[in-house]
Amino acid sequence: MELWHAWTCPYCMRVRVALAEKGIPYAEREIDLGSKPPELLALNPAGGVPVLVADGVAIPESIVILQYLEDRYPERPLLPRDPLGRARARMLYDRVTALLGPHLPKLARGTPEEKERAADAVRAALSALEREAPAQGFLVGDYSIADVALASLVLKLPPALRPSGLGLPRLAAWEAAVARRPAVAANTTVPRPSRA
Ligand SMILES: N[C@@H](CCC(=O)N[C@@H](CS)C(=O)NCC(=O)O)C(=O)O
Repeated sequence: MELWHAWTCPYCMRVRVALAEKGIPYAEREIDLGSKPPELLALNPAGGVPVLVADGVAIPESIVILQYLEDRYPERPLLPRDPLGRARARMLYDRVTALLGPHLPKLARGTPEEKERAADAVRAALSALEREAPAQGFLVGDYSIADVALASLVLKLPPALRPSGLGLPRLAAWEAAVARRPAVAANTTVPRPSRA
């Protein structure tokens, strides 16, 4: 199994975290998003990462990859057992992506005005999620792809814009719990931790 990814891409982080949580060995092709290798286009005509190549089949799109990993490696599950729980985890995966995903590039690379608007949008999004978050534990009960998705976005934010920095108690407790997971810590840190 081979993962094409970029270290800082939050969607790639999700796949790396899932592979690490499940203990699945893989080869990696880390790419520079500024100069994508032509072979990537052959694997994914849309040109983006992550792409997982499994048994010769190229699978783009993080949610499709995560579902594939769950189907093929159901041990150490990242989706609840019950169908409604699974639906809730997938819905939340899409919701956190829609709420936060578009603002991260603007925060990192926007004009000062764009950065300010993106910061306002992040504060509003996290306040909305705080109102829905459980008082304790993970987002849909057991740790799931919903937590992995939110972690991939929240842990890329500057500390002042994270739930802990914004004083959102439920999400701050959640943030501390996900950040403690070795698979998360090893795969969401920017820059990439040096390899021995
Ligand atoms: N919906 C995709 C989003 C992936 C995505 O946006 N990847 C970005 C990097 S973070 C990318 O490859 N951008 C370059 C491109 O699309 O050409 C997923 O969940 O996998």
